[in-house]
Amino acid sequence: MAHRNRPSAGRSRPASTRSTAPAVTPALREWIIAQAQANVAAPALLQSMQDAGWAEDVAMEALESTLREHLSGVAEQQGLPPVVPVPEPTLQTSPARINVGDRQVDVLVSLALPRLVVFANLLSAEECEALIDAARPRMARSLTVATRTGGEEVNGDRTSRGMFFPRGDTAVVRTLEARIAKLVHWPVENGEGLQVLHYPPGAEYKPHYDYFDPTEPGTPTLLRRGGQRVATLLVYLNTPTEGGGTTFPHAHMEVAAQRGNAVFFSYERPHPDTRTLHGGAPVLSGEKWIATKWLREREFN
Ligand code: PD2
Ligand code: ZN
Repeated sequence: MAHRNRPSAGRSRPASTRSTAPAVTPALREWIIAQAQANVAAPALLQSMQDAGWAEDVAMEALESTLREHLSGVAEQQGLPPVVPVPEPTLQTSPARINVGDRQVDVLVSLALPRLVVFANLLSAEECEALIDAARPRMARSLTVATRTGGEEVNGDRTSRGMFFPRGDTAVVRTLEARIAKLVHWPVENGEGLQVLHYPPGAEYKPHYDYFDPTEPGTPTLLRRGGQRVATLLVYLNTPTEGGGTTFPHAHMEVAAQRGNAVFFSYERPHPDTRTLHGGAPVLSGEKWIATKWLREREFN
């Protein structure tokens, strides 16, 4: 039975007392990993440690750090790229709304794997229109990254038209960039220029990952400007009549394109285990306008 031989807290102390975390002894580390491998769920593990005299916050910290360290060791042995810090909204208390300085943004959905959050009201209808109006005269056939060279190319998987606003290009671009930075706690400087895409009926963007594939020869060139992409925020600038949602095949889900709403997803390593495969479903009727913000590990210049 996986719960036997509970770990002692080392020294006895009332469970309610906050204190700095004691070092995780090799025996405790072994016990935590064995329990996790026996599929004991985290809350049960935490309870076992509390029953043995551990304060909840200290037990939680010991559990998290031990499992994180163990998993990163396992990942490395399997040849997986290391995990890096990623942008993340503050959702610990499951707030209905988040203040982004000049606006309240609604939280609609939060998913752990893929790490994904759907927001409403990131932009007003007027701000969406202003972005479309500024982008419209600058649209050209969308390019995708040429993975072999690190350059760009026309690709049949992407039948939209698009353009890029350099960072801070217009007032509404600056407003959106500042909101995103506050929303996911990531510096404006780590963002690529804002991309606006237009999909007429029939246009789509076939499923893909947004990170740069480490096995492709063009990737080192792409990484010179700010490192890997670590998160994407797609903002819907209008509401297509039918079709045009963003699909996440590994999560068996589709986010509906609704004007002013946004879907955020992050990928802590450039690997399919993040389950961030996603695509733009074909627009069936009406049209679709979207703004994409890709966030890098470091400053993007
Ligand atoms: O337009 C979309 O829904 C979409 C889907 C997948 C956009 C992107 N990817 C992108 O811009 O990366
Ligand atoms: Zn994408």
